[in-house]
Amino acid sequence: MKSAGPTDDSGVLTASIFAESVKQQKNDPEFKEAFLETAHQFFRVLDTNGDGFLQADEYARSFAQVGIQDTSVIQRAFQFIDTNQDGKLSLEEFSAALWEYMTSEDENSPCASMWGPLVN
Ligand SMILES: [Ca+2]
Ligand SMILES: [Ca+2]
Repeated sequence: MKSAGPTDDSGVLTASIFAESVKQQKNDPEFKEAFLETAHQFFRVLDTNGDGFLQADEYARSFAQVGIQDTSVIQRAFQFIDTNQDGKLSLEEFSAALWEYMTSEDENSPCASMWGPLVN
């Protein structure tokens, strides 16, 4: 497994900065399009083996980068996002969860714990 480099850090940072503007512009269709583009970039950063899906270990690395080591939290989030339960996250599943995470006002939503500390 490759160690986390500067590229990975900037991927997480991008999502963090982006989160604030998403909350302000989430009803703008053009903004949603821009969001999906950013989600795609973030996805590619995490997809270290380049197969077009996020495996559990690739997804777990995004948690490690924000300091979450609790594997039960990671597993729960992964299973929630993996809506077709094939054991990997597609771009569609990832984008939908990221959108929910960034726009949800509900702290009890399962998506709110996707990367909890990121936007607190
Ligand atoms: Ca992958
Ligand atoms: Ca899946």
